[in-house]
Amino acid sequence: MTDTLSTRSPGRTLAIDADRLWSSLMELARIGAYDDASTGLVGVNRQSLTDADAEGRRLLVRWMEGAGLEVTVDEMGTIFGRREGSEPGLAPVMAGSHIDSVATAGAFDGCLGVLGALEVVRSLNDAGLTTRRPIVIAAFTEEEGVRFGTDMLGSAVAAGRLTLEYAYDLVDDAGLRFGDELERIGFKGDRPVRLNPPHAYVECHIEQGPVLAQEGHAVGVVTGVQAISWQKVTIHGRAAHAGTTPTELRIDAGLAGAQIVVHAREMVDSGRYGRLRATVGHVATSPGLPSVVPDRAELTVDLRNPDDAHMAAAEADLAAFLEQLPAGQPGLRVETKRMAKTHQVPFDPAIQDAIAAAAADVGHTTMRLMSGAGHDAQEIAAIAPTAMIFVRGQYDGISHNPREYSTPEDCAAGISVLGTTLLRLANEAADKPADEAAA
Ligand code: HGY
Ligand code: MN
Ligand code: MN
Repeated sequence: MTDTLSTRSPGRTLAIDADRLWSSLMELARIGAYDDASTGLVGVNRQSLTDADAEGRRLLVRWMEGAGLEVTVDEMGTIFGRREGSEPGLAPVMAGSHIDSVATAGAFDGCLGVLGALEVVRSLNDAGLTTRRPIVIAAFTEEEGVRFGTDMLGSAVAAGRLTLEYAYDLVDDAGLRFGDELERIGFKGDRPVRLNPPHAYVECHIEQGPVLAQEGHAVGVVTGVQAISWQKVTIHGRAAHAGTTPTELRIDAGLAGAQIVVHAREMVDSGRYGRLRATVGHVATSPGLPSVVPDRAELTVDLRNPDDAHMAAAEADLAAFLEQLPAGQPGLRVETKRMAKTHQVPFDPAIQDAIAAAAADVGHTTMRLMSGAGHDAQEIAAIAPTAMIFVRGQYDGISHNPREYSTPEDCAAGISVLGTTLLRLANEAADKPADEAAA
């Protein structure tokens, strides 16, 4: 659906400083920068709780303080910057995202939402505007989940879906524990992690897909997030000589791993599970030697589906396939471990409309679309009216790749929509239970 007319009476709009936004994005992207061999580009590797992440966090705190925000850090390391309103007792309007990245990132994933919210605050300061409600910026910890294995971790604990203890005990591939790493980088805060529901939460994020570019919109209004399922599969076989061991005597964990990869794609191609997407992002065999039949294989299986019933059916299919694998190779053992699981999450229609109206009032057509990626907004949606703004990506919206790119103009478009939306929401009168809780 294309929103071309403002669905609400035009109210104030907020002008933002596009150059300042862009230079903040480029400055943060220099932290964790690396030369990416496969693209020849400079990528970003700022995985959560690494030294690079810590450096990015410290820069963000300095910037927040420089913008006059009261900075707090919660027990999960999520960083909050609060701009006071004229009625401090009202529930705040919140905006944010994440600044941790995958290992092969670009400059925009998550960062646009955090630095865009900072740009809104800076622009409110420039305009000398005070909103009724406080405005709070949030940079959630471990949104990507690629280091400790569960995505949207900080926001899921803040919203109460996951516990602090679960998060603290997660370990990375080197066996380093989340809670210890948080302490090590100096971001284990004392702000209680359970978030009081904000009046509303709005997140601006790059689309990370091709739809807005195909449809000709710089900005999109996100209707919700599809379901996500992450599992780790470990296959135990038997190491044996590659030359002397007849096929019928082999217990080949590598073969079983490859069969899983092919089956995941066959599930997608079958059409039985609607718009299923399946990705085996991590495949490792051991001992990994040319003359030894692998005795162990480790895989991650990432399933995505906009429909919960199709997701459940796909997970059941995968479980049944794993169950029958040993029949083909007696002695094979298969273990699975749940890493992440979230259902399809719809966003609040009224917040969607507020975004669409703001976009129309600042001169941008929009369309409504579902998010293919997971976002912190899907967690905050459990406790507050929430929606997202998408910004068009170039090169088919490629992301989780250093080629990830949105133009300065499109980033500014998304953040000017964010600014106008936040300005209006932050001037809404007290009318929701969140205000009682905030008092
Ligand atoms: O995995 C995702 O969809 C997001 O990038 N965390
Ligand atoms: Mn993201
Ligand atoms: Mn991401």
